[in-house]
Amino acid sequence: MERRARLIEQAHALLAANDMGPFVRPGKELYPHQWNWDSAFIALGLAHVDPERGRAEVRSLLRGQWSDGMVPHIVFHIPAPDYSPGPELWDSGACEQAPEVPTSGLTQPPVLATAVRVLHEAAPDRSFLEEIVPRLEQWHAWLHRDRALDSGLIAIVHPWEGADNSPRFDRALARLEVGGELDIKRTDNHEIDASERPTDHDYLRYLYLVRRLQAQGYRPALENWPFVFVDLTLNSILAAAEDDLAWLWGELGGDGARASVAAERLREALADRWDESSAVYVEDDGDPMMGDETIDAMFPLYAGVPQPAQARHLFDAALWSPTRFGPSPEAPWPVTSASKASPAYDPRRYWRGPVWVNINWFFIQGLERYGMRAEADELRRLTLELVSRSGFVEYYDPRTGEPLGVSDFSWSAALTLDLLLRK
Ligand code: 2M8
Repeated sequence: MERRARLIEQAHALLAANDMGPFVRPGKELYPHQWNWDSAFIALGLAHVDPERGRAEVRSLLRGQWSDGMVPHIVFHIPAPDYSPGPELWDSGACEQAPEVPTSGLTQPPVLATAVRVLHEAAPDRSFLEEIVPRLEQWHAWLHRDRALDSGLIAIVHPWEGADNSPRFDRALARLEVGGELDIKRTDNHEIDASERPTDHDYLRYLYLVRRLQAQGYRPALENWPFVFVDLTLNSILAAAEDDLAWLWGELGGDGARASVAAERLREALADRWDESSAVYVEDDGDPMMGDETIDAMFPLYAGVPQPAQARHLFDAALWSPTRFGPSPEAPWPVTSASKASPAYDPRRYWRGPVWVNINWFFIQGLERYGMRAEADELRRLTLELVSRSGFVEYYDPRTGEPLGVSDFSWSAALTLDLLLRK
């Protein structure tokens, strides 16, 4: 069988094997529940092979939506006693706005509207849009209401709302004064080599933040909260998702004005973060991410923020630079999740160096948006080559392409389907 047909068949089979009935799990063993952006990627891939199952995935995630609009980062549809920390840590039932099904109290990057658009483009279903679009509207509106900073950008309040183990959170986590020992059993560093997962030092801080958040119903006042982080990844994903939501409203003949205006405002606020000398966007005012530069710094490309000349500069000097995120003789697989020049770069530890299929997918979309066709095609080619050699796993060593993390990882399979099948 030719490689393309084989990859399609294997990716589809993997999603079927991870189908738990009410939802598709992100991966075998370590991830037995429904995660938010994982489900969006899964729906996006299923759009091309089984749109009805893709729509079910979206509906299922939205069963976890809170009455204020938030779509949580994990929905615990079914018991999985071996997974820790599970629903008992979150205790969402104690929160007035939580739904019946147990969930976490945080959110994740809002890819869902983009997935719903891809589903609709692949297999239109107006009644599905009528049901879902108002729910997406509520989620986005909640982000702007509860999490907006004066800059117009959106804050995250916990690393689990982003790429949790990224070095970009190190300084903010280090500022938290947390004592004591971990008092729960972690599943992740038993299933996977501990040297590839977050340290206990960081995990202790994740739990400390969750417990403090729980005590305030997961709705902290941003001015008093010790972890308020402007994640450029989440903001860029939201800007693109607002465009897609406005488009979806258009399909319904409804009013997408709030979404279009929000997309433009986010783009303007993100554009202010451009730093010509480093050819990337900076995280903190006046404090470029020196030393701990990550993919976050390039994400505005995905949302169409740079001027065309800036996009070219970002590609040449950062995304494709052999000494930063691009292919080099000693690490030929792009895109590294942290810059190779960063002291925090660790090619096997998750979110601190390895290659991720979802990240490559975002940059492929970004390059295509700028008409950088050859560049997008090359990144697509290398990504497909990587999954073809190493399988659909959670992340990959950029030096060897070696598979790392969880095997049979759903979003790697789902986004491969999108890379191969989107018209
Ligand atoms: C990872 O996050 C979870 C915590 O929610 C974990 O470490 O157990 C992250 O990579 C996150 O982005 C992803 O959604 C999740 C499931 O794939 O795993």
